[in-house]
Amino acid sequence: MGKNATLKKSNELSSTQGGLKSVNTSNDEFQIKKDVLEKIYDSMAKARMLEERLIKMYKQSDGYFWIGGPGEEAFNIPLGMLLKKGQGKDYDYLHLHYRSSAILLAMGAQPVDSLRQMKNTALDPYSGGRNFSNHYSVYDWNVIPVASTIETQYQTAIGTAIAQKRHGGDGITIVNGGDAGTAEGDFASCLVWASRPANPLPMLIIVTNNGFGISTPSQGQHGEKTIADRAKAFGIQSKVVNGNDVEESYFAIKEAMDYIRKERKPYFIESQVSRLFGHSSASGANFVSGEVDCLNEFEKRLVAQKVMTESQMKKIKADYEKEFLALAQQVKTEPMPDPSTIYDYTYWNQKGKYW
Ligand SMILES: Cc1ncc(C[n+]2csc(CCOP(=O)(O)OP(=O)(O)O)c2C)c(N)n1
Ligand SMILES: [Mg+2]
Repeated sequence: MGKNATLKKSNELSSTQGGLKSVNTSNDEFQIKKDVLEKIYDSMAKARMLEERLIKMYKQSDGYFWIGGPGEEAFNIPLGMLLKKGQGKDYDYLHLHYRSSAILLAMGAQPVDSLRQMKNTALDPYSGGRNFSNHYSVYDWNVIPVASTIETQYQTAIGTAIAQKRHGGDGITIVNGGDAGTAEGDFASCLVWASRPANPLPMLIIVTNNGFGISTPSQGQHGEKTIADRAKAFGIQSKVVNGNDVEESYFAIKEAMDYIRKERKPYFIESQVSRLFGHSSASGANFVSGEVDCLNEFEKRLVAQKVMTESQMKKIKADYEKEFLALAQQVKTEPMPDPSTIYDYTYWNQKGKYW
């Protein structure tokens, strides 16, 4: 999509705060190369089939609670592909929330580990069987533990961003969270600390706006026209992105990352996305019709542009479905956490009682 078209779309989206959901149905040629498009499609399909398996596990009582990110794949897969993965200040730090499964998968996370966390088995590498679904924590990839308290990640992100600013290099701090959470003070603190002229921070601040905070529509909660407008008040460069559109997301994220890596200053993206299975299992985790499904939209464009065929895409999804069903059966046979390990890892690398 050309620059003007992108801007136009952003403006259209801006005027529909909370209504969002329009998507690029144009027949414009893709700007992204075929092999990359195929990789993005494969990862998006993998992420969607994984979330659908997690929901099925919950409904079959193989888990206590589901929350996740179906509907955010078109934005989150490019994000996971474009970031600089590794451990330490030379690499990107990730302060994520519970809808970020596609980012982890794009980074190379193993689907079986998500199933282990859903089933709360001892082999769950993110929390040893202790936490909710999609609460990742990967030391080797700078993925800071996902907290169930919303918005606190915008506070912890300030810390790694300050450390990276002092350290130099081109590593950046990436933080994401939902629209409703922006009402919390942690979010305001993040904007203040990221933008102080004496020490601006290399942060990619993302808000994934799905138009709801659990059951509260965002229209009644935001005096500003777009959430990205808040960044303007702090002099932070910002963009509203149609997060249902793979290409728009890909190029917006790339532009933002290039800017932050070079300028060592913050950049703000409001990504307008869908919430395809409701808030969580607490609201039923059933497919919500009437929301734009980014996977369907991408499929339509891939077929129209003759990048992939319908049968190729059907097979990819069927293969993942089969694979994840087998993995779900496997994790059911895995051990549950031993009660004696209950205090392990309360602090980093600590085992047993810590007092
Ligand atoms: C500090 C805190 N307050 C309230 C909650 C309960 N809670 C969980 S998710 C949620 C809504 C979050 O909505 P939003 O920020 O838009 O993110 P979304 O779930 O829509 O992606 C709330 C209020 C919480 N987890 N933590
Ligand atoms: Mg929301």
